[in-house]
Amino acid sequence: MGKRALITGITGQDGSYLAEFLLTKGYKVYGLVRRSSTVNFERLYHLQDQIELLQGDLLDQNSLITALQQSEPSEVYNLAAQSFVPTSWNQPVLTGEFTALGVTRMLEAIRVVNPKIRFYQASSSEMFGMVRETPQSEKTDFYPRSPYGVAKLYGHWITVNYRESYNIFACSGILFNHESPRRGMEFVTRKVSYAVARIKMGLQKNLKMGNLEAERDWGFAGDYVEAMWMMLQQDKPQDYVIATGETYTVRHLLDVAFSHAGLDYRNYVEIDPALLRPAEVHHLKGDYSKAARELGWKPKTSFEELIQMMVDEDLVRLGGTPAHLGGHRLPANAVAAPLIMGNVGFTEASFKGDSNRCQ
Ligand code: NDP
Ligand code: GDR
Repeated sequence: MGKRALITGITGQDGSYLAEFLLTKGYKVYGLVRRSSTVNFERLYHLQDQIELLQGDLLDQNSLITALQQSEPSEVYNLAAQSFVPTSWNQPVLTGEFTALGVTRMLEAIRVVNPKIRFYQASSSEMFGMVRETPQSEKTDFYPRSPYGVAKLYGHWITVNYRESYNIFACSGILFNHESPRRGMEFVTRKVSYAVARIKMGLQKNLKMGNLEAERDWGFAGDYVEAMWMMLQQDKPQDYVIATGETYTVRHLLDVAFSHAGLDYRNYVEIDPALLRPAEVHHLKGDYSKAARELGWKPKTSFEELIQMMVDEDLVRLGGTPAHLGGHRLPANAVAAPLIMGNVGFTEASFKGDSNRCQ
């Protein structure tokens, strides 16, 4: 049997890039998807004939066991989580159920079904929170600042614990912020790139923002999923920081994104105190030297390239041209792309009622 992987969170940003990457490596790719009343496979439309989707939920232990029995993977990538930090203050208990206990449920499923499965846990730089040192490495102490960060820290340590207790090949990837044109709309990079595109095309007048002085180490999601795979190909399971080593303020992000469309952000951005967080992570900067040394990994996409790519793709999605061609709106009959990755392809009818499989 060739290599097989099960990805939880396959409908999310990273899930879609990881599925693409594993397909290029010859894997049979399975994805765990939870039931919803509307279909949300937008990021997977182009892969629909190449992957297999299984119904399951991190809240439901039995569905995870069944998914492992059906897919028989050699590798599991646990990307599913409630991943938006502000929501974790509104729904702290649910965030803990998905983002913390969900990891234990998946590890338990592996222990029961096949402890030889290699496991990747999507850990986060949010675990560093109120940073104890800069840059942050695998040796830096943790100090999470949100219910999300606390839940991720639990997920990290339970991964380490199953490695040490049961000898499971379990790795925790401590990934710093990574973005792409497929990023969810609520995260700051995509919120900005989409707003820039709308403002450029005359569809929006201003943009409400929170803390402009927060600093992040932003990379490209397409580069980061390769590191996830590399971790599971090593001889020994270990934890790795994945980052760019460069950090910028949200204000600089605004400058790069608006400038790319020939606009000055100061004419459009308003501060909305409601968007400030109860406790902020002010500064993140990752030290990825262990990953560089042991995995041979390094980031390939610069911050400017990333943000410009996101602005250009949002311009095109809205029916315009990329910024270097003016960002102008095209005539309606020239617009082929569906707006914001329309809801096409998979349908709920593709779920077999009597089975866990979605084909
Ligand atoms: P997204 O928010 O884009 O995707 C999250 C995924 O998790 C979605 O597919 C979602 O499914 C799924 N999911 C949520 N709850 C459940 C559940 N109960 N059962 C099954 N699936 C569920 O996140 P990203 O792709 O950006 O991130 C992937 C992972 O990496 C997350 O764990 C995130 O916390 C972590 N991470 C992300 C970083 C980043 O900068 N992107 C940095 C560090 C860590 P649905 O479509 O149904 O909502
Ligand atoms: P983050 O990402 O919380 O770092 O978590 P996000 O893009 O939401 O925020 C980054 C920084 O920007 C500041 N900010 C705003 N953020 C949002 N969303 N909207 C705004 O209007 C705004 N204005 C300023 C925030 O205060 C923050 O400092 C992401 C998620 O992907 C997590 O799942 C992941 O674990 C971490 O990155 C690493």
